[in-house]
Amino acid sequence: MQTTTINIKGMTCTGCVNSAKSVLEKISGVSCVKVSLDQARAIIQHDATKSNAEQFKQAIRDAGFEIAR
Ligand SMILES: [Cu+2]
Repeated sequence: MQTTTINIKGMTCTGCVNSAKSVLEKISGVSCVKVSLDQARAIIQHDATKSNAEQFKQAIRDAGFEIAR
């Protein structure tokens, strides 16, 4: 199990947090997602052989948010 942290720009409310969380949870190999509005980040526990940070970032972009460094 690997933990990957993604910094997300553009989340403004709990609805944003929930949609970011739900797109990440749909990705293969993901077992746990925590999204913090205050910290503007997602912490994802996943199987590194099935999914990686690039996929998470793409899913976040597709959901209408931006990736911060
Ligand atoms: Cu929102």
